[in-house]
Amino acid sequence: MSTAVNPPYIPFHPNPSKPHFRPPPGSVDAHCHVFGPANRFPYADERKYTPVDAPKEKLFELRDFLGFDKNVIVQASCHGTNNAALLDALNAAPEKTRGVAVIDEDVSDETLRIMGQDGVRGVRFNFVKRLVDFTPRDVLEEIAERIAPLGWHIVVYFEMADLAELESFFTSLPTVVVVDHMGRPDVQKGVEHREFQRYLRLLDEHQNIWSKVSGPERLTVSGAPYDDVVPFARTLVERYPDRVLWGTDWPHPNMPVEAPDDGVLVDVIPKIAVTPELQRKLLVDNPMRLYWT
Ligand code: 0GY
Repeated sequence: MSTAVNPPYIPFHPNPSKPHFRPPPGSVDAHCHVFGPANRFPYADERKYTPVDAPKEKLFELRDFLGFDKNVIVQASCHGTNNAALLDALNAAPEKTRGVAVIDEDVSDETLRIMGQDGVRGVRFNFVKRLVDFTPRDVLEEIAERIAPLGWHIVVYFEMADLAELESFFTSLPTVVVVDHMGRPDVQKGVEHREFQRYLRLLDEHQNIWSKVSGPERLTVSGAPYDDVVPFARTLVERYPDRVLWGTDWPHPNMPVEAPDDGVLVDVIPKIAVTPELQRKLLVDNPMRLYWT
């Protein structure tokens, strides 16, 4: 793959608006990424896209601008299993960051120990076919067994249509399992559709499964301000108030049409968490419990 940014890769919003909603003190953006800079942290050979650099300084600037206090930085597929850019960002703001890494089964105990010291608290298993090559289940199981004793959790990213096939694997995992972007439901099918209902059943029956209520800009059909996604996220926040996380998803890799305005994304929060108590759980208590204790 060439090192050029692959058109039509859309860079993050250059000038997001100031949100009207003020996150409570200590709020955590629990899903965001850093990309590069490529001259210091080259993208992985096996990547499926080449993003525009989105360095830690920009992320921290956005955190302050939006009124957040902390970031959970998730290793993205374009960096493969080389977590150097992630660890660099964690070390630049140790009190204010935690990380989710991507590792393979060859990782040494010493590397895991250092990652933990640097603030890594989880690993990500990505099942989205356009983003990653297939990893056999036994490899993922081996990784899960390695990280469970460290108290880390597993973040899973998949398309909702694939849930039926993946569900038994998720429920066999020995850690907390956090689902990215609500499992990516097809919002045109509605909350009552059997696919989303299956997702709710999964969370009803497995107390160790959490859901991010992020990604409206990815799931929407109607566009900003993403009202067609609100019923899905609100259902999750109200049904599992102690097992939901929220994140900007900055710098929004692979947006098909336009970069979302991060201020508009923050203004979705009071529509999905409609009381101060739900907002505090979503933005402060839950991420603090999972990442900072
Ligand atoms: C996200 C979304 C995407 C990409 C990645 O690891 C990745 O490359 O996660 C996507 O394209 O949906 O929110 O992290």
